[in-house]
Amino acid sequence: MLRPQDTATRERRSLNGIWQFAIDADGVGRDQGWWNAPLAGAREIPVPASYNDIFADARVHDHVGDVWYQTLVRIPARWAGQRIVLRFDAATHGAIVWVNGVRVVEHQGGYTPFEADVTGVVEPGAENRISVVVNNVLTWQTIPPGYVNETPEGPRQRLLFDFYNYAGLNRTVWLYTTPATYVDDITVVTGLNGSTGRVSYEIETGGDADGEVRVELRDAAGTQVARASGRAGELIVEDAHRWRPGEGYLYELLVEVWGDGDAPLDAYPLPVGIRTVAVDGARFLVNGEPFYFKGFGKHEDSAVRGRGYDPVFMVHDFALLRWLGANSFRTSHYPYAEEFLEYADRHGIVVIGEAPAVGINSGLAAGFFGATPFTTFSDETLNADTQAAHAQAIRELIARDKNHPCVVLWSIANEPESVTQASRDYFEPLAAEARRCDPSRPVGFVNVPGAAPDQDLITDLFDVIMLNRYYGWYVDAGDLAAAERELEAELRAWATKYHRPIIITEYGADTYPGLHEVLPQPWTEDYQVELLEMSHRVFDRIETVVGEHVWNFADFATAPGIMRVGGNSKGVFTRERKPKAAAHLLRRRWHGAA
Ligand code: BDP
Repeated sequence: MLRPQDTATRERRSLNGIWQFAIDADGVGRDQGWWNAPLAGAREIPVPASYNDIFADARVHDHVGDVWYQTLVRIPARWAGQRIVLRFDAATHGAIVWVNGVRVVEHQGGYTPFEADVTGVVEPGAENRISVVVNNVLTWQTIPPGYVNETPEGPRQRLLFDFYNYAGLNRTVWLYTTPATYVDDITVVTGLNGSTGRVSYEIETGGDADGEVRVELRDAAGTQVARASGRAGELIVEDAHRWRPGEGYLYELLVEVWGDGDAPLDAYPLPVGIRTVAVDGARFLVNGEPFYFKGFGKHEDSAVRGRGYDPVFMVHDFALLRWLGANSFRTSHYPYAEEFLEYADRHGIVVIGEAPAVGINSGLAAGFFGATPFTTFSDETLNADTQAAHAQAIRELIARDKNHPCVVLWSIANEPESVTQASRDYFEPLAAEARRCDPSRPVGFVNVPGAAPDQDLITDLFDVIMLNRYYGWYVDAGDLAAAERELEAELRAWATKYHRPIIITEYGADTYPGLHEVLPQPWTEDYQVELLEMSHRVFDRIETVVGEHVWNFADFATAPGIMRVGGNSKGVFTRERKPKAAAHLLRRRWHGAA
């Protein structure tokens, strides 16, 4: 799915800014047709942002159900005759959109884009009303799953994961034009043969004319290095300048559709990084060279804006990653705004792209989140419809991110149940679906603490082993000697059973900033440092460990609970991005490491 761009033939307009907003406390807006008129009693709200923390109002913060967004937009008269598309980079978790009273699109899934061709519905030169109902409810059949309890005080959303359920229009809303005949999608896969690069491409066009497709590859200086025509083909680049970790060198693939005229009907430039990824035995290879992941599991999370996209925090976080010597991160636990991937492409940061599938685990839910005990996979809980929604989430993730060189690995779920035959039945087709959508990248899932190699039943379906392990925290809290022995024993068991790369996708400790003790006590900064040091000693002794992602980059908001003080405090930075002592430890290790 192509991102809106200004090109020689296209124009885009961000609709970010102040919109009208109303809570649908009684759930009547869909029946009463709230899209037909200005929203009654609306307040003003910034877009993009999660709505939860904006108003200091519990009725908004804790609302379960529909909220409504509305804006008026004047469309330039010169857009008449163009194809006009309305696009939401995300609406969390489900949305229906009306334009001038006409329903134009519906989407479920809070972290991937969707769009509608609104050419026949909008009036160029005039004001047009856009109304959106956004629903934040998670059920057994959504990804991520959840469930709602009806209580005397109203509906209560129960979460099966450890982050606040921020909702709303969290990312940019666009109107953009294309010509009537247009480039609809591009798929690029790159290869290397010695110093020769290979760019295979496939183009889909839309509209009625059978235009001729021409492609041209330019290097970063703008010099043409290859060209071809046709909807699919391969471009050869002698002495290719590789995209590699630490150097985000990008070519540009200019795709054009031509008719009979002397100018292209449509033109769309796509950044392309020439690189390869592969798993070879227990090594993870980028451009044929072993790669060691240093970095974090993150969240899209900051004060007030919640999960709203914010370029200030984004660029600052990347600057802090660089300051630390980190080379990678995982988009735990959902696809992030595409701006993150574009930035990572340009700067050579490696990304593990994760589907929004978290909470697929009754053991964890009942034990940790206080859920009423349930069977993970059953007709009443996660069933075939959930699996279909999960497959759709994987397809949408890969459709959006397939062309980003920074993405080297897909994670199709975080900490699901993986020790039952039912979990195998659930995941086998999903792993296959991810491979069908993208044969060019390895596929994995993130294994939950406790699902040891002698219990797990699904790891053989995947290419890498990703482990979240909390020895020294949820296990052996305060006893780092026992933690070191047990962590090492488990990693050796994995390395003995599978000759596969192991990436530690989570390890860490909740840490209250400013708390110190002479003897390392949980929650102190000193303990976080010692737990990380202990973990690193173990990782360095196990040859097949090819990566370490600390949980978490920064403190983040969660639902209230007795396990959490003002949210999850496992950040190496506070939520405001002040370093804890562990940041300095990581900085020494990651800048020093080969
Ligand atoms: C893991 C989850 C992560 C949690 C973390 C924790 O993957 O989302 O925030 O543990 O407990 O279970 O801090």
